Amino acid sequence: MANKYEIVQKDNEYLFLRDRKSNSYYKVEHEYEDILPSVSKLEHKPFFNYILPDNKPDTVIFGIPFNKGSRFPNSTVNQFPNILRQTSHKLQHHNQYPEPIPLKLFHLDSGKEVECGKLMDLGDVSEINRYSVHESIQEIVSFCMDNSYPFVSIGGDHSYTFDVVSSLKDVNKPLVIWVLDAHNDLYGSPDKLDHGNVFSYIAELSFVEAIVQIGSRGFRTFEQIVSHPKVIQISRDSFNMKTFEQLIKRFKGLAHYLSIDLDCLDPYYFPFVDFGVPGGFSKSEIFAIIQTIFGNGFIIGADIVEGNAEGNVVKGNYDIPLELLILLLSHLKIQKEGSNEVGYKRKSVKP
Ligand SMILES: [Mn+2]
Repeated sequence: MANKYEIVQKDNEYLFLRDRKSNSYYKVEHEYEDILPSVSKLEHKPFFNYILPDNKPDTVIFGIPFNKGSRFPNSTVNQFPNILRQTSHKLQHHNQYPEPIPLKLFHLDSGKEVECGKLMDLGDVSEINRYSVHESIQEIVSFCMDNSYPFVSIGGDHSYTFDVVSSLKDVNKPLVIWVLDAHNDLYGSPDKLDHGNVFSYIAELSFVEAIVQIGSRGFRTFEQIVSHPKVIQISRDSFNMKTFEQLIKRFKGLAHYLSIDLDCLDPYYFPFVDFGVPGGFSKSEIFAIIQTIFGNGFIIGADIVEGNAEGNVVKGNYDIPLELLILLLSHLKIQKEGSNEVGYKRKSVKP
């Protein structure tokens, strides 16, 4: 029998291996601090309660639980990683030892099985100061790149996407950033990085070939309208799938990163953001756009940002962001299995 033990959580959340045959329990410790000092001890159960025993994940997930880059006073976006974890605990996975069982879910709507693979939830980036956050994110992203693990980071405000993307400098191909967002995030003080100007900082990174922003809408003053030669802006109203597919083909063969600001969704689907704008995309439109991006390029990693804590987990308020995460995990898994093109390599680093 391959799996002698089941990994279960009991007695105030301590982890136990349950010997299935004798129904006896062995207490175990589980954290990733030994691999990566930059993550804080996981205070809550990992995503889907998925405990990975062999450190060989299909996808790495980590949280960036900060709001220092938000222009919204007392923003609660720092709580979002754990809110999304709690939401995922509606779909608890009891893993086994020594051979882990990949996370597989059943989607009632479509009647389909969804394979999410083996997950490594590293926990959240720890914070000493803003500089240490940058270093920690760099360490985590480098860990993922060195091992060719795709990753999903859960924010946090949008400014931390800069720390993630700037850590991708050693990818051996130019990078294209796909952004779903109600705003263009290009306007603000050039001296202070925040969630409203993060893409003006990212555009200055030499290895970033292009930034494609999809979903901007609403009114701005003229001084708020900023353009940049690397940034392609597709407003919500001008978006159409045919032109989009042609645009994607232009960047075929490059490395890709996907950044999802939850305000890209219409507030009807997800109102729990600090700067909501009516007239956004529906859930199925966003899903179709993400599927199209995955169908045309190799995605190194992705983020989901800007969700705040004003909703209620039990009432299903965060089920759509969770579906988004599941969609990303399943596509990253499919990409890993099906890809005959090698997505990217880390440039060999000279000693
Ligand atoms: Mn944004």
